[in-house]
Amino acid sequence: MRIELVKGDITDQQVDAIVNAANSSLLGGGGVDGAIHRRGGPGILAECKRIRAERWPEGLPTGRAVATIAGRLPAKWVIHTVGPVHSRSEDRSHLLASCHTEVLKAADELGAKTVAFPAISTGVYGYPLELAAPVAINAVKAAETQVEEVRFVLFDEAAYRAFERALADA
Ligand code: AR6
Repeated sequence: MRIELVKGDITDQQVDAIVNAANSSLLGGGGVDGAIHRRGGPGILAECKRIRAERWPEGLPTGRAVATIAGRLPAKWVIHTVGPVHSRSEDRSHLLASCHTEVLKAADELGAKTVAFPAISTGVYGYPLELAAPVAINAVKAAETQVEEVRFVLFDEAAYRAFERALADA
């Protein structure tokens, strides 16, 4: 599998699946989540509501992933995952790693060969980039998957540099 790093906006990516840094409600929010629903249109939220009602009435647990259509986005699917909120007193890196492996599992079920990830948990959820980047890179590298390209789409220079260092060290 190829791992690529790009600076940019996840909603611009022409890949089979883009990943949403969602919350358990699957009903939208700010950051990546807000951008995806805004640009993808109401079809994505409608499918999220159906998934909540049929499969996850209490919400999607942290570290899990589910796929929906991508509406008006250039991708074919959105894979929604819930990253951990960063905690200073508890190591939640296994949950962040799980987001990446569960997304790749969902991608395999869809037949998606190219997947674009944002830096999950590093915005509203407060995970330091220096901690999140190696967890994300190592989880993707270790995953057994048919996905051929994983693209990390980093919103700013600081995120890009953290992922570049993590990739060099992996
Ligand atoms: N494209 C790529 N990266 C982005 C974009 C974008 N359009 N917008 C922000 N980022 P966040 P989280 C970066 O907050 O920390 C939502 O309200 C951002 O700079 O989107 O997992 C959800 O509903 C940061 O580095 O996700 C949840 O409640 C990274 O993407 C909660 O936020 C992730 O930031 C999830 O928080």
